[in-house]
Amino acid sequence: VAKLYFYPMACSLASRIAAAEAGVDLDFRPVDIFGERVLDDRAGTLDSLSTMGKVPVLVDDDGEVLSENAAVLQYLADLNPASALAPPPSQRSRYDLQRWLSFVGTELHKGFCNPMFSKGTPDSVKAWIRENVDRPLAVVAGHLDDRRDHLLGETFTVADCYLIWALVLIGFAKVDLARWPALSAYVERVRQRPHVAAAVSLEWEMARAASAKRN
Ligand SMILES: N[C@@H](CCC(=O)N[C@@H](CS)C(=O)NCC(=O)O)C(=O)O
Repeated sequence: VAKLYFYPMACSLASRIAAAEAGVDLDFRPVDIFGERVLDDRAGTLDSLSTMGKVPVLVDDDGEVLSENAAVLQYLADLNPASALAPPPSQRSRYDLQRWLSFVGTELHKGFCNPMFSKGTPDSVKAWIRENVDRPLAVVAGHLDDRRDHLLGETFTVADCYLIWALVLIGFAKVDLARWPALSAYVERVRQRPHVAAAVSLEWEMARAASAKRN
């Protein structure tokens, strides 16, 4: 079984959702990204495992390492093509999937979630980030509108695994998603998926326990 290094409620939550939706068994290993960053088997640190030292990191049975959400999510989807979590590589819609993985990764994850939840971000920068998140959110809302249940239409894909994580965090940061009814309806709909609900509630509990331990 491949190992997936994660931190509760971090972006690696998208991989937990994807694995569950794909029916792929993974061995989830927590890494304290705010602490010692030591791997649980003491075989090194997150930084020795992957160049950027960030979760998610997937380590295959044969020791191959894969990092970066967009890559890990597509890898998990392709382990079970029947799950339809990613269109086949030969199809045009595979590029739509990559478009949305890239959009979430840059405009929402790096553009908002990461700096907003990083300790060192100055308040003036946070205010600027907050003002600027409306634009990508309006793009997603306009795309979903009332015509699409998911980013690629009828089918739930790994791009939705990544988007729902970002939207949950954006909600935690008290951005009012209700200004875009299509977005709040999407969050409600996707969070009702049993695998999404289970993954979010599991990691939320873990995050609470980790933060209680820190303080
Ligand atoms: N470009 C990376 C970013 C991953 C990332 O930002 N992970 C965060 C958690 S959401 C992390 O591990 N942060 C710890 C650190 O920066 O040391 C990807 O898409 O996988």
